[in-house]
Amino acid sequence: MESRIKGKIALVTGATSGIGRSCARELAKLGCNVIVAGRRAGMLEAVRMEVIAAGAKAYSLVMDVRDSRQVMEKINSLPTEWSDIEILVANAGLSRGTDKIYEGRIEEIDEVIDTNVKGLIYTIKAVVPQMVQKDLPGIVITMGSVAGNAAYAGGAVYCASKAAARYIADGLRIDTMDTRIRVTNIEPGMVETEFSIVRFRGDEAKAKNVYKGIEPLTADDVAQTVAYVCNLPENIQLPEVIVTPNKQADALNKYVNK
Ligand code: NDP
Ligand code: 8X3
Repeated sequence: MESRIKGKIALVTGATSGIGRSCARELAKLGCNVIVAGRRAGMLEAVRMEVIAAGAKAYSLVMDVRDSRQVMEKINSLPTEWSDIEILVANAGLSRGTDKIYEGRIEEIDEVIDTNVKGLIYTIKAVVPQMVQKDLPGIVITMGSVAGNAAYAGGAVYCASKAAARYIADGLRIDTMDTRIRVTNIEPGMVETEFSIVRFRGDEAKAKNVYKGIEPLTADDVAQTVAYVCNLPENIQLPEVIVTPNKQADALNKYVNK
C-alpha cells in the first residue's frame, strides 16, 4: 500500500496488546512515527521496539486513560517533536464480567464506563484541540464494536459503552466538520486478543471457549483496516467501518461449526 501518511505522528492508546499493538506496527510500516500509550510500562517498551524495528520512531506514554489530569498533562507535555499528533487511534478499552446488569459488580461497571467512555472523551479532549489550532488534516479513530449496535445477554454495560463510543465519534465528526479532521468509528466483531481473558477475569479456558468453532479476526486484521482508513485521500471520510470474520454477521449472529 502506497503511504500518504509517511512522517506523520500517530498516538495509539491501548498499545500494549491486541488491536492497539498491531495498529502501532501497521502505522509504523506506513512510515508514521508512533506514540504508544498504555499502563503496562514493560509491554510498552516491547511495542516501542517493534515500531522501531519497522523503521519508524517511537515514544512511550505510560498513562491510565481513566485519569483525566494524567491524560491532559502527559499529552500536553510531549516533547516538541512529538506534539503535532495527526492520527489518534483511541483504542484503549475493556469488558469485565458477563453478569446480568442488575447483578454486576459496581467497581467493574465503573471500570468499563470510566475506561471506554470517559477515557475516550479525555483522550479526544487532550489531542483534538491541537489538531484544530494547527489546522492539521487529523484522523481520529475510535474503537467501537459491533457490541455498540445491539445489546446482548450479560453485555449491557459493555454494549452501552460501545454505543457511547459510536455517538462520541458521530458528535466529534459533526463538531469538526469545519476543520480538516476526519473521524471514523471502527466496529469490530470477534477478535482474538487478551480481550476475552480480561472479560472473564483471567480465566483463559473460558476465554478460549469464546472462539470455539469459529475463526475470529486477528488483531492484525483490524489494524490493517485502521491503516487503510488512515491512508485514504484527505477528502474521503468513512464515518464507520464494521469489520467481522466471515462467519459472523453482527453482534448477535454467528455461524459456529459444531
Ligand atoms: P486487549 O485486552 O488485548 O487490549 C486492551 C488495551 O487497552 C490494552 O493495551 C490495555 O493496556 C488498554 N487499556 C485498558 N484499560 C486501560 C486504561 N485504563 N488506561 C489505558 N489503557 C488501557 O483487547 P483488544 O485489543 O481486543 O481491545 C482493544 C479495543 O478493541 C477495546 O476498546 C475493545 O473494546 C475493542 N474491541 C475488541 C474486540 C475483540 O473481540 N477483541 C471486538 C470489538 C472491539 P494496559 O492494560 O497496559 O493499560
Ligand atoms: C467485543 C466484540 O462480540 O465480544 O467488542 O461483543 S463482542
